[in-house]
Amino acid sequence: DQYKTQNGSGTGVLGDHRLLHISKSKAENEGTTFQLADYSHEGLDGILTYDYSNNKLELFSNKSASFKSEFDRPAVDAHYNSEQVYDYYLNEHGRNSLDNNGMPIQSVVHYGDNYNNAFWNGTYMVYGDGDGEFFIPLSASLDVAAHEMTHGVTSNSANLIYKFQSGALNEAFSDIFGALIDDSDWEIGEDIMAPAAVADGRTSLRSLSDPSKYPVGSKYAPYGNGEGMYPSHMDEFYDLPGDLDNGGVHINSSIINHAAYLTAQDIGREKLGDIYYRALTHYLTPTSDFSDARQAIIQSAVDLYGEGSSEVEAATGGLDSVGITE
Ligand code: ASN
Ligand code: ZN
Repeated sequence: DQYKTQNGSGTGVLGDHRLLHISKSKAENEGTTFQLADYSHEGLDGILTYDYSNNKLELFSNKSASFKSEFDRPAVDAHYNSEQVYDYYLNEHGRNSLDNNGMPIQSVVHYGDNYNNAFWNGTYMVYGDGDGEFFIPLSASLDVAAHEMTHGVTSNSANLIYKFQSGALNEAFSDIFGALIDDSDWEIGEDIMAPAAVADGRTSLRSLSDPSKYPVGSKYAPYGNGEGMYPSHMDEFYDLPGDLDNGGVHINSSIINHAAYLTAQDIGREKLGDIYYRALTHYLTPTSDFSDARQAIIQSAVDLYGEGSSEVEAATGGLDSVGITE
């Protein structure tokens, strides 16, 4: 399929001009069309972006190689950001796609009606358009795309069960790599907050540097029972009634998020990524809890940098500081 990929371009949700890898096809009666289908990466079965506005999966296509209408923009960002995340995992960790075996990277845009979320469905990424009041189309945020794609990495590695502490670890690895892949900040979702959210002081979805600046269970992040703030220490570990939010997976994740943030302050983002990537793909298992994660992270730092290294000290210190001490 490689021969048919060519260059195209588009405009993102926030107005960015983006160069894209697209395909061209000539269908009988319909003339030439261009699709958001990128077969240019050796060993990867494609980066494919689909439209779901007709409630069925259709490869996102256009009459010209320039995708710039209002309708095109969420697809342009999903397609572009997918390639950024693919490149990160390949170049930084030698990982060829979500399964490390070249599986296609597929995204679906225009899902639902004013849908204020995005998710990994076990096979591909799905993005809502947002309601324009609280959220704009969610694919506009590279960290959101990276968060969802990292769910695909996790399900093909540690496969952490999406409940209670293992689920919170699953969420945390998505937030941590989301933050690492997207520029230099430690916020998730800062690019997709619409005017009413910003006016309300909600300038991102979650913060790794200061988790407790936001309350849980609001309309911006409908997880939890609305009491208290995101925890940044085990002393604040959130016990939800029943299995709300699968046992607080989007809430207690912020304890691990904060440990990673603290470690990165000492050794930088790249080493943090190397240590946590090794823990996720080499040591963690479906039933791992926070204590197992401590062991996995410290062991990974030892493997990569040696016993007694400053990297091991930083990895340990981050966990100690959030109260994960054994
Ligand atoms: N955006 C959320 C997530 O990826 C949606 C969900 O809970 N599935 O975790
Ligand atoms: Zn998630």
